[in-house]
Amino acid sequence: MLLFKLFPSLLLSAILNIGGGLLAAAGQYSDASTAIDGKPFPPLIKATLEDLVSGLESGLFTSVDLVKAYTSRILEVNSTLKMVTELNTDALLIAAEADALRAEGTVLSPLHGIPILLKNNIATMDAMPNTAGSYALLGVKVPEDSTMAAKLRKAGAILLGKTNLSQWANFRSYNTSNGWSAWGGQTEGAYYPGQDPSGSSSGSGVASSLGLALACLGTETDGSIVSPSNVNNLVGIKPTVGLTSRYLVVGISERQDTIGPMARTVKDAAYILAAIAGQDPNDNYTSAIPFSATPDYVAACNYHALKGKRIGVPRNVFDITGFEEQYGPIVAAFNASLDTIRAAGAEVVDDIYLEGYDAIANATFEQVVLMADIVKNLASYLSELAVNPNNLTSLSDVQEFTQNFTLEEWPERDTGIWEDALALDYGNESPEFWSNYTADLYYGGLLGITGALTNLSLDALVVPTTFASTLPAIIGAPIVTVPLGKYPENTTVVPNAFGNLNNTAPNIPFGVSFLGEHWSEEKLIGFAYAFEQRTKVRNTIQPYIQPQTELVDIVNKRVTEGSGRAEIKI
Ligand SMILES: *[C@@H]1O[C@H](CO)[C@@H](O)[C@H](O)[C@H]1NC(C)=O
Ligand SMILES: *[C@@H]1O[C@H](CO)[C@@H](O)[C@H](O)[C@H]1NC(C)=O
Ligand SMILES: *[C@@H]1O[C@H](CO)[C@@H](O)[C@H](O)[C@H]1NC(C)=O
Ligand SMILES: *[C@@H]1O[C@H](CO)[C@@H](O)[C@H](O)[C@H]1NC(C)=O
Ligand SMILES: *[C@@H]1O[C@H](CO)[C@@H](O)[C@H](O)[C@H]1NC(C)=O
Ligand SMILES: *[C@@H]1O[C@H](CO)[C@@H](O)[C@H](O)[C@H]1NC(C)=O
Ligand SMILES: *[C@@H]1O[C@H](CO)[C@@H](O)[C@H](O)[C@H]1NC(C)=O
Ligand SMILES: *[C@@H]1O[C@H](CO)[C@@H](O)[C@H](O)[C@H]1NC(C)=O
Ligand SMILES: *[C@@H]1O[C@H](CO)[C@@H](O)[C@H](O)[C@H]1NC(C)=O
Ligand SMILES: *[C@@H]1O[C@H](CO)[C@@H](O)[C@H](O)[C@H]1NC(C)=O
Ligand SMILES: *[C@@H]1O[C@H](CO)[C@@H](O)[C@H](O)[C@H]1NC(C)=O
Ligand SMILES: CC(=O)N[C@H]1CO[C@H](CO)[C@@H](O)[C@@H]1O
Repeated sequence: MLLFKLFPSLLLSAILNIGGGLLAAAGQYSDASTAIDGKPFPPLIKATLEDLVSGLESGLFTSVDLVKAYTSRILEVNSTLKMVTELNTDALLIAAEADALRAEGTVLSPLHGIPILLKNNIATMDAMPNTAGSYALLGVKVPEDSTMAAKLRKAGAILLGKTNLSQWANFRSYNTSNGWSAWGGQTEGAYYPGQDPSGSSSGSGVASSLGLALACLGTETDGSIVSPSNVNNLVGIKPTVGLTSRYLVVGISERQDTIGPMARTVKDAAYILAAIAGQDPNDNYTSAIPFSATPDYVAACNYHALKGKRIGVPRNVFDITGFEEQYGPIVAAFNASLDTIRAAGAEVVDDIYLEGYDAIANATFEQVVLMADIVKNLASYLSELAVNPNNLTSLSDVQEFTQNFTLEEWPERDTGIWEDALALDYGNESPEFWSNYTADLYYGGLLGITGALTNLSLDALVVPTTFASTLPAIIGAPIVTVPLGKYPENTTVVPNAFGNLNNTAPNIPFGVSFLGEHWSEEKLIGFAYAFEQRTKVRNTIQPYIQPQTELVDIVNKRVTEGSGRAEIKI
């Protein structure tokens, strides 16, 4: 995370992170155990949106079946992995409504009747708490759905539940663990026993990877979507700040926070981004969106998207000198990925140097910005609440509550970030604040991402995801990460700093990230898709633990019980 400076040449976000045409389902899956009368059901750990839509359209299964199957899968693994904090008690009802609408020919969008999980800092106006993982926010009620929840509902999606997270999106403590919250317990990754799930969208990463919903939403301030996507074998889209509304999302920084999809395929992520992007009068950063109609992110999934493009490799951003054992396998796989990018028709411009990266590596501009922002932005969130049982109005109220409440595990997990934020004697409108913020924009922009793209006529930069987040974070620019590989069998198991998780271990996945200019998601999605389709790494990496319930079990049970025979067209 950015606030520690343990490693000279690596930003700490490398270690901790804050903040169409439908496929025919038939014949695609060969496992007979997932078929009824010869009609195969998509295994849920692999099922794409198009697979699910195809099954819903043909009547192979219903949205009610989907909710039941995902719920059962969640309950199978949650006691070990603690990735889901609560289920939506209305989900079955909502699914039945979606099924009824579909039966009468009304389909609201490709996400109609599709279950999605939300990180537990994205508020919903229903029975589910929105705690950011803290008892301080238990019992809180929001005046309406967050814009993200409202947009998904409008698209017909089923909000299945909430995912665990690094508490307060990892902006509380200098010595906590990724994926831990007082409310949700310790999330673990599924690729090695006790795997550090990264964060802060930890539960979203684990749940999406195991097929516990179609996909999840995460939030990112610096790394919190791309890093858990990285180690959980996922595609993650960190949108440009302002592309997705933060209204009624518990935030850190108006300048850096953004919300995006964490999914198993680029195209699924693109479908979800299409549903959640857009202007919102309740978040005026969205008024900077430069297009009047949202680009067609799904159509951007083009096998030839890399053809004729120039892709830059800023090697100084991932100089692993001194850390070869820990990061060598990642850089080796990354090096090999450049051949894939070349084979896809792109020109790789290797070894470019981002002066701005070295300039910020030991600087504190970003932490000053986040600390000044959280004081104002958290108070602003608290002021929106319709019910606020602990009468919290400020960061210092939250700090006091936390320090008094045993289950918040203070002081074992400190509140040092808040202490430092509260000690700033200026706010986010002061000259000191602005000089730090403009330093971020200068080093991350002209001397960083945007400078390199312009000076060298590049279409994007590519870096191992482990090192991708910070420059985009400080200028609010987008990232798309896609699976690249995994740690080999002979990897030495290394625990996290807190001592309760395995941070590096065999089989833990990692990804590669495409970085671009603000609002360039359409381009980056295309590049990620072209890479994914040529490599298909995700399905080569198997979790050590996964749930067994499949759609076929739910449908068989329904048929046996005789309740749904007439509805099934198989
Ligand atoms: C998942 O496990 C956590 C930790 O035990 C618990 O807090 C939570 O209620 C569980 N979620 C569900 C949906 O059962
Ligand atoms: C970490 O891995 C070691 C070695 O496989 C294992 O013994 C240990 O239980 C794991 N840690 C956790 C928290 O599961
Ligand atoms: C954006 O919204 C904030 C808070 O609602 C307000 O203080 C600010 O003036 C608005 N800015 C613009 C440019 O409208
Ligand atoms: C990756 O490629 C760079 C540039 O060619 C080279 O310097 C580096 O040693 C390679 N790293 C690994 C781990 O293969
Ligand atoms: C950051 O500081 C460390 C320790 O003082 C130094 O070794 C390193 O070179 C610096 N990094 C950069 C990129 O300036
Ligand atoms: C919050 O304020 C209300 C109204 O002033 C009061 O009744 C209640 O006891 C307060 N709650 C806490 C936890 O302080
Ligand atoms: C926290 O504990 C202190 C000392 O016991 C007490 O003065 C204060 O009122 C408590 N605050 C809350 C929010 O409970
Ligand atoms: C975390 O830091 C606090 C305050 O410095 C300290 O009291 C606590 O022991 C630390 N916890 C761990 C697990 O090191
Ligand atoms: C950034 O904040 C620091 C600490 O508050 C302040 O001393 C400095 O002048 C600010 N500006 C820059 C560019 O560092
Ligand atoms: C881009 O060019 C400008 C103007 O010459 C220069 O100041 C900047 O350092 C360059 N940026 C990068 C990343 O090369
Ligand atoms: C693992 O095996 C590879 C290939 O044989 C070797 O290069 C590497 O050094 C080994 N790593 C460890 C940690 O032993
Ligand atoms: C709501 C709930 O059940 N919270 C639990 C989350 O996990 C922690 C640690 O496992 C428990 O202490 C909480 O009770």
